[in-house]
Amino acid sequence: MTKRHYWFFIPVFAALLVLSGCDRGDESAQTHAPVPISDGDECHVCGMTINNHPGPKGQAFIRDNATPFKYCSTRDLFSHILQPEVRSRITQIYTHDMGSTGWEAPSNAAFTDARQAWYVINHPMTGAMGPTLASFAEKSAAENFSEQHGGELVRFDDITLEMVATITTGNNGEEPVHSH
Ligand code: ZN
Ligand code: CU1
Repeated sequence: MTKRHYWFFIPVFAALLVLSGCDRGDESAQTHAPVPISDGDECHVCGMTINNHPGPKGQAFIRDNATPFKYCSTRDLFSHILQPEVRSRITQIYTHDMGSTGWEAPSNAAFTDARQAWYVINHPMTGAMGPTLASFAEKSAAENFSEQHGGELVRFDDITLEMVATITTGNNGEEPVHSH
């Protein structure tokens, strides 16, 4: 009488279907962990190969999309996500914590929540697109960076499209000092 045993599993199977259905219904509210930036990945804004360049990178998830936009630099990250029609659809945003990784080749293990991060602007360390925002998970690391390199601390909510378009390497437009 093995046939009877199959009936026993039907309610269990139905319950699993309901449960997985609930998971799908929550997709829009889902939080996505940062994904690795692979060697061939190109910047969503400028098309440059992201890993060919130094400095902090970014990634941003759009609602109902499991694949993030990736950016060569914090500069391109902000120039995209701060556009009003993009901003309203963004769920998670990540940037490199430069307090825990190197400037030349930031690690995929060092992504941090961009909304909680501290930023230093107008400092001489350049990213893929030139002047860029140095991003840090810890305020103390951002302060250490600005003491060492110059620049000003800002929070996520302070950053505007205009600020991103006008950041400098902190020398007020003068040529860098050369030693002869
Ligand atoms: Zn770019
Ligand atoms: Cu670029």
